[in-house]
Formats: sequence, structure tokens, C-alpha cells
Amino acid sequence: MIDLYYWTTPNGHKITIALEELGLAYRIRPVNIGKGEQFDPAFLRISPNNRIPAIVDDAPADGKGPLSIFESGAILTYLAEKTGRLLPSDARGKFEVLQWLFWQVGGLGPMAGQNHHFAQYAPEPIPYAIDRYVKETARLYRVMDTRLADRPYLAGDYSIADIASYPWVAPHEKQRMNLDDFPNLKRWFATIAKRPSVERAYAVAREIQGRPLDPEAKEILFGHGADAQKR
Ligand SMILES: N[C@@H](CCC(=O)N[C@@H](CS)C(=O)NCC(=O)O)C(=O)O
Repeated sequence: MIDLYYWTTPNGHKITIALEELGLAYRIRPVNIGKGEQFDPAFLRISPNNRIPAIVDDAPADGKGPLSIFESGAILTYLAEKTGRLLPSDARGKFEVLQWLFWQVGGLGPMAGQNHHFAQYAPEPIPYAIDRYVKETARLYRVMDTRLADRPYLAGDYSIADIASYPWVAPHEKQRMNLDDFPNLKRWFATIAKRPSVERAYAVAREIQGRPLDPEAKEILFGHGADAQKR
């Protein structure tokens, strides 16, 4: 059984999509990041960066007791290797997927995350910041659209690279993107949205869904720097 430390955000959806796709048994451990539960000492022992997602696999292949992993890219790679699916085993195929996975966790996720922050959550609109991250999101969407011009998925067959990217394209309207400007990405998005595993993952999120962020939640999420874990 895998315990998934989760909240209903794009990085959380990545892992529910993968677990559903792979048919692995899992148990959701909600970490309400709007209430500050990511700072609980017990959670920090699993996820020292005070962020979801994280997993604990109580039956890893080495048989040496529970194994905990944080960072969505590492979790997706672990689940793929555990099952031998969604990540090819040959070096060429594997690194084709891994370069797109790293592109997502180092590029699309952080840039679209800042887009969400400045366009939706910042206490006052800062036009330069909004413009900067909307443009950067558009640039990254164009990279995907170009990549998808002659192939159905980002890297070979449907893989953890697609699973990592999909939840960051799902809120495209909030990011001020219009998928009509990215026809190949739009086709990819529609194809993945229909996968039963994706539908199940978002149904899980709807069951747990929190309310939109209230001022206290915003202070918890955005009001801290180096003092964050001393709460
Ligand atoms: N690089 C991390 C990013 C994880 C991340 O940013 N998680 C957000 C939710 S999508 C979070 O837990 N935020 C809590 C906080 O900011 O305190 C990953 O890919 O797992």
C-alpha cells in the first residue's frame, strides 16, 4: 500500500493520475496546505521542503521497510520503475521521457505556478510580473505545441512526462492561455482528459476539494520565507 500525502493542486493531481493509471493501491493522506498542515513536524520528516506531494511505500521492492519520497518528478519515476510502465527501460527511450519530465518540473510547473500567483493570488496586480509569467507560460505552451506537431505524446508512448504536464495545462484559462492558439496541445489535452485514470484522479480531488483560499490561507502559503518551518 502506498500512502499519498496530497492536496488538490496540479502537483497533487500528477500522482493520483499516475497511481490510478498504474492500478496501484493507495490511501490519501490529505495535507491541507491552506491550513498549514504542510508544516507539521511529522509531515516534514517525509517532505522536508514542506510541500505536497509525497509518498510512503510500505512494501518497496528491496523489502527493507517503508520508503518515503518527496518531489513529484522523483515520485513519478519511482512509480514507473516499480511497475515497469510509463517509462521505457532502454536508455534512449528513458531519457527522452526524463528530459521532458525534468522540463516540466523545472520549467512549466514553476513558471505556470508564478503565473497563478501573480494573476490570481497577489494582493495587488503587478503588471510587469503578470506579463512576465503569462508570456513565459505562452512560450512553454508553444514548446509543447511544436513538440506535439508530429507525435501524439511528449516522449514516445503516453508516459510520466505527459502525466506531469497535463495538470499544469488543465488550468489554462486561469493562466490566460487559449488552447485554440496551440492546436497540437489542444488535441493532446483532449485525448488525455478522456483517460479513465485522469477522470478518476480529478474525481478524487472533487471529493476532498477545499474552499478557495481565504486570507488566512494566503498568509500561511505566501507570507513566509526562511521562518516558514518555525511555525
Ligand atoms: N517541486 C515540487 C513542487 C511542489 C509544490 O509546489 N507543491 C505545492 C502545491 S502544488 C505546495 O505544497 N505548496 C505548499 C506551500 O507553498 O507551503 C514538486 O514537483 O513536487
